[in-house]
Amino acid sequence: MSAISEVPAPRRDVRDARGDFPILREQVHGRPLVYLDSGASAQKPRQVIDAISRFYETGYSNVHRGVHALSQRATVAYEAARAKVAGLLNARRVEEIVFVRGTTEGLNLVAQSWGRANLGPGDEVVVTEMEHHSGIVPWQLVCEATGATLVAMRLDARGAIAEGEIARCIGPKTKMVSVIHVSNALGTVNPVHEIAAAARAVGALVMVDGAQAVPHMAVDVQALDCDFYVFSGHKLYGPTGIGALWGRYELLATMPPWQGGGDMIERVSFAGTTYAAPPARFEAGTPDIAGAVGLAAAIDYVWSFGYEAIAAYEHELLAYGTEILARVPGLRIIGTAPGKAAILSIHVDGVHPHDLGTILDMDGVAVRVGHHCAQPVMDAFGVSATTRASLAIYNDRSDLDRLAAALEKAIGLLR
Ligand code: 7TS
Repeated sequence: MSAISEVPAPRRDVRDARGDFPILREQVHGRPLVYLDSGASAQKPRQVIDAISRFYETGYSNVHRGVHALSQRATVAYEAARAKVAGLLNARRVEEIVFVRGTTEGLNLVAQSWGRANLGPGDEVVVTEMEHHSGIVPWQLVCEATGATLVAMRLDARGAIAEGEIARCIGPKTKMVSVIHVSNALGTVNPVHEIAAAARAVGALVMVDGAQAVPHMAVDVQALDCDFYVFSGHKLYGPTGIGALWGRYELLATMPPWQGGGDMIERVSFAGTTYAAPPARFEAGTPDIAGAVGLAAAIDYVWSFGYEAIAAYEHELLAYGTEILARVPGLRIIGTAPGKAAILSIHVDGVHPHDLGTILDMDGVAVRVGHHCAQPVMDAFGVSATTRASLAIYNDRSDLDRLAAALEKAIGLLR
């Protein structure tokens, strides 16, 4: 195993990021592209694209199997990526990092492996009303299979967990608390440490969905005091098809495999099979090797600016966007929790978000419209969908000016 990667000192100005993204020079419907859909997936910088090409051209082979030089080279690169992710999350051990397809797969892994082994009738799994569907449905499936019950903490009018809900929902029956770190529909940043303390007090575990957190803020799983943390590479400027699950080693070591196949065993025979130690136990089959290499390049890329600068830049941008959108007549922002991150979810009375999104697209402005895989959030706010602008390091004030102008024009046409 490689040693956990150290976080290097920042060496670049985040204001220079935009030039690293070739796709941002594209025109859409004859207009320069304004990309405000990074919450769905972030664009890729040259550094990540090149790292993946370089790996396929000079270092590619299958991992963990061959004695030949290329297989060893690929294995070194794959395991170095694991060490990089361990550094990103401040894991205690590199072996605590399991490569998965993304956030969705990580949540399903814990629900199926830990959940099936540990949940039963009378037990409760606590989530929030602001979970992405991937933080709800895997738990519903395992609750149906085991007889456990799913409980949801309610939201207040700002889109934060309502006062008293943590104490109301987390109690002696709670076995798992699974919460979104940053809401993809609202931008709310949840008080994970406080939730973890409440869970600890009743002996429950805590799983955190970090899909919308790792692109925007430094994450330290030891400081959060959680048990599992998961994210997707593609929202962090990395490739699709790769993500990582962090789990406390002692917990991973007690969990049964959830998929069987090559690479996850110790010894296979028809008399019985024994399983490899984590993380291999949870990585059956050939993994997304180039994806892991691309994810490592994405982490290096983000570290080249440093999270402090990224968070400061994006907060300034969010404040600017909030201010100019407030001047657009008829528009309301959904999700106003203090300290929120990177998301502007917009509601316009009497205008359907799909019409709004289509007109914005004709202006070259890419936003996401719909329920954002968070239908309970839409229910809590009494809307069917929102128009969502989500920010990344390559956005600037001119993008938000274009958004506001396009929205004003579209609302004028549609009302
Ligand atoms: N959790 C959160 C908080 C998310 O925002 C998403 C994707 C997921 C989980 C699922 O991630 P995946 O990589 O496994 O698909 N969110 C969005 C979104 O907001 N718009 O498109 C996808």
